[in-house]
Amino acid sequence: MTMTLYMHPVSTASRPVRLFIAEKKIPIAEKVVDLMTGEHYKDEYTAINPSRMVPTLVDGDFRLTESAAILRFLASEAKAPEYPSDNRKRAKVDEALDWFNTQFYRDFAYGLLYPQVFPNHKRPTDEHQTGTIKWGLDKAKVWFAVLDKDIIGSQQYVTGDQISIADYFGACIATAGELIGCTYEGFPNVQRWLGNVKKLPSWPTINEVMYGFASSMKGKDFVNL
Ligand SMILES: N[C@@H](CCC(=O)N[C@@H](CS)C(=O)NCC(=O)O)C(=O)O
Repeated sequence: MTMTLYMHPVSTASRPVRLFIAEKKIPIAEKVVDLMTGEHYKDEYTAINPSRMVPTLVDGDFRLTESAAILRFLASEAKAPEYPSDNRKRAKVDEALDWFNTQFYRDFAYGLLYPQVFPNHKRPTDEHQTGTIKWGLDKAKVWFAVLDKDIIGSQQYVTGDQISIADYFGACIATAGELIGCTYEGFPNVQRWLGNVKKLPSWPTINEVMYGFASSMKGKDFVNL
């Protein structure tokens, strides 16, 4: 039986998984869950993922949510060098994945980006909205500085000079900033790193819908990095 990935092409958490699948040519069917019309709240999908989020990987009774867990699973199955088998090297990839998935994702995406881009993330009052965005911006600046100087530094990728699933994951979260016009100025290593990850042959196809969404919002006045 073929595995199926339930996803949305704009979704920050779906993009790295789709990118990895495309790069590794893993035979997985895709099913779009239309977040824009609330398909993820319908019974058919909540039976698959009660958290009402994408992505979810399904293979018969085996259901796997959480994009980073899906990446780890697929890379382990494929014995891909992007998730090294050496325990220490793998631990460093896990460390980077967790770093991106916690404070970085929370403050940059849920703090700064989503409240400005998605109506269901907008806070109920102007004061609440402004405060949330300021908090997100201040924290995101700190995380970008750490990413730039301490994590990437002179390396090509976050754990060294080899690309790993942490780069897939982190670069997809960081580039979600392009929705609000982030250019990552002041973070030259981040810019260089994103340039490296964007060289993946499948990058343009996988990110096409996200870039379309970004151009539809061009000219809007966003608070950004
Ligand atoms: N921790 C989850 C987060 C997934 C997530 O945030 N999914 C978003 C799209 S990027 C979603 O499904 N949002 C639906 C909603 O906010 O209603 C993962 O990494 O898979």
